[in-house]
Amino acid sequence: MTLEERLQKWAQTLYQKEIADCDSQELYYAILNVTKDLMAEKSVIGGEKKVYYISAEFLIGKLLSNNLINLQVYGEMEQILASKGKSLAEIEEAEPEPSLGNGGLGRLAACFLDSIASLGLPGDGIGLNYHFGLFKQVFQDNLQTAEKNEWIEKQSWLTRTDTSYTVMFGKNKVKSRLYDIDVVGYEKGINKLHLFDIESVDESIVEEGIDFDKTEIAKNLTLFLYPDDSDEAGHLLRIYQQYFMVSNGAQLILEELESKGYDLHQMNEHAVIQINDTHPTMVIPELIRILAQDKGFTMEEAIEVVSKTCAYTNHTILAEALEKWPLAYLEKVVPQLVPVIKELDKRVRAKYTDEKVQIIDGNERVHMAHIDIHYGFSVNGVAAIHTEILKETELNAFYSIYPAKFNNKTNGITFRRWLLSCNKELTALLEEKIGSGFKKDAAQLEKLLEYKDDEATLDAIAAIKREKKEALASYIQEKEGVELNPDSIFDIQVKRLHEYKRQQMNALYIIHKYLEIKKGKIPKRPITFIFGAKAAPAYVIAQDIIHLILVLQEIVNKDPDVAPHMKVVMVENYNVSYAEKLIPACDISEQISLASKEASGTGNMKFMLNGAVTLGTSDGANVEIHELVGDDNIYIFGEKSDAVIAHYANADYKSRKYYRNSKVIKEAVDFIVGEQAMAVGHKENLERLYKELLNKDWFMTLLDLRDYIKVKDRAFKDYEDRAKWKRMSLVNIAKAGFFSSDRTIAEYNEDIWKLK
Ligand code: 26V
Repeated sequence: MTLEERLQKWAQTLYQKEIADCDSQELYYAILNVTKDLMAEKSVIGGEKKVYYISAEFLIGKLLSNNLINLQVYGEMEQILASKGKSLAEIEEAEPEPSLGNGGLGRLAACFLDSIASLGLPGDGIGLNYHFGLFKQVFQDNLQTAEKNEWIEKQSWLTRTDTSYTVMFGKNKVKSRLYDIDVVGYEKGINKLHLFDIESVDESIVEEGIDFDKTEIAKNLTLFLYPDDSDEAGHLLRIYQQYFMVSNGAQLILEELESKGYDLHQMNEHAVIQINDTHPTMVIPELIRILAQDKGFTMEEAIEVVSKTCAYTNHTILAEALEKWPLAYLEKVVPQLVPVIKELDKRVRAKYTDEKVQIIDGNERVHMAHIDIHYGFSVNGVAAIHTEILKETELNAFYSIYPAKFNNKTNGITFRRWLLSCNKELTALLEEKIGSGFKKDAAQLEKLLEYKDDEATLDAIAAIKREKKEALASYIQEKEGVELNPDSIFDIQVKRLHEYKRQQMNALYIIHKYLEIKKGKIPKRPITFIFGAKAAPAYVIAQDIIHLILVLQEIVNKDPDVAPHMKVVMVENYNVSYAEKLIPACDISEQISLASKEASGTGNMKFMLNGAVTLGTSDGANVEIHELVGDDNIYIFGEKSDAVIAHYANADYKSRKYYRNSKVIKEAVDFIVGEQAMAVGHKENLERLYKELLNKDWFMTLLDLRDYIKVKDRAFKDYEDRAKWKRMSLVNIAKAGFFSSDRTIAEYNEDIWKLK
């Protein structure tokens, strides 16, 4: 059957209509079914050994466009629809976006699944099927509010399977149900994303916003991703979710191995489990428990084979993000794991006296990462500088014991989504200039360097940027009701809201610029400052920072003296689909975390690939971007990580000193509680943020503010040298090949998984 016949068939079956008579919504469902059929006809990727990527988050985004691209039928589908007067791009808007992740960690897992399949490697994801995902962000009165994000429809990418397991929480039993999503590789076969759900889930218990009874585990377990965990019930729910995920994962993995006839004593030869941050750590004691209790293994044998099967990835050095569960909580939720964890702790104590490497600390808290490091065979960081900090500082005591376990795997992004799908115009231009080899071998993007001084190519890239800025401007006009000037410089910071990422520093720059314009210092070209960020509902200061940005948006955009020269917009409910529109339209990519704190960042790579120039600190993967593009094609500012680490060690950073010593800083900070801001915003939020900056500023915003202003102004000035800027843009695209997640996954396979 031709593709058109398939589409006709589904339009008929579902709606008894011709393609031309269907609306976008109907066509979305018809194409969804066509695509699922095509994937069902593909063979499942096989092999002697398989990786299981277990993760609490898979931020997969919409799947229609990417699946069509990977199946090699996007162009054909687009043509069929065009011939009936329909636009595929419009139809894509009808797909609901699942929000099964917070940010970079979850999006990385999704990029990895794409690359694993695209390299033809056998590898499945294991996670949870959160019905309402992460919350949907709604702005009201310049404040963030949270609503549930309903994404599961009657027809969706999820396929209900016959697989169901029993999961025990002590003596309480729940039944699971497995849903699968097919992951199709680029011109390759199929892997699976396994998402477990609870049979007894009850969506009706959600009250106002995202509130629900946190104690009704049999009903709420898979409703939300990391709901508010500021209280004990929230923490307990997280442990319930984590154990539910790993118990199902362990049962699935063991069942697969046994069904293939493998001896579980050699499970490490047929399976490798990549533990994505500490959220799935309980898979280690759970597997040991099952092998020792049900499969006739001695404790010794069980520990040995599990340790040879599990590998751990660390994604942060922030102490507050490293999970340490009170033993009492684990006793309450999963008493059956406690003896195993105590045994693992006992064995560590018998070998090492250093308190820093114990699993259970003096306060009876279980350090989840310590389980992974002692009882896994590999520990990796996610960018060169991050891995070095782990080895030299945060995990130094472990590095001394197990130097060979530590390795770096610099993050990557899938170019199928972040170039081929979101920037078809640039993809076509690249194909015309350097051939299509870069689609499978990203390193070939370097060929573009030959065109570094070719005016026609430079202009063509700039014209695409301009087109993307226009498209974004009209989208933002429609969604946010803010009018943007596509001739202005688009300066974009989109990422989770966190103090260490320092959106507040960007906001202080905006205040500074606003005050300058008020004084008559007009920028050569208008500037548009764009933000997108969700803040955890319980993270008070993060909410205050959103409030400040929204207040600035109102003040700046409504000020007739200023609005022609600068605009501020914080887009509502920033998500993967929004990113796909924002990133291709960006001129300046803001990557301004406090050096040492951003493990890698992956947005930085997406912006670079789409021809934006980075304005950033020497942090995470920015360091590697800097090395690749050289000093002339990036704007680096601020203190380096060793200086920052020294400030923490000596406890000698005092933000007030910076405030007192600089008129510019003082003016900007004072504006937060000045008359104008107070007139638009809320006293409580603004005062709290002001005090935080002056009295604590734990992530050292004021430390780098002056240098930030200086370097950012230089970038805006350089933008006027259009020839120079266009060349910078080209060099960034050409050097982005290293950040393909295909490269990252090839390294995981070579050094850790050894699948082929
Ligand atoms: C989590 C939390 C939760 C509690 C409050 C504070 C806090 C701070 C940070 C985190 C991050 C947890 C791990 C994580 O998401 N890491 C991100 O992983 C990305 C993929 O490796 C990486 O690019 C980002 O730099 C890193 O922040």
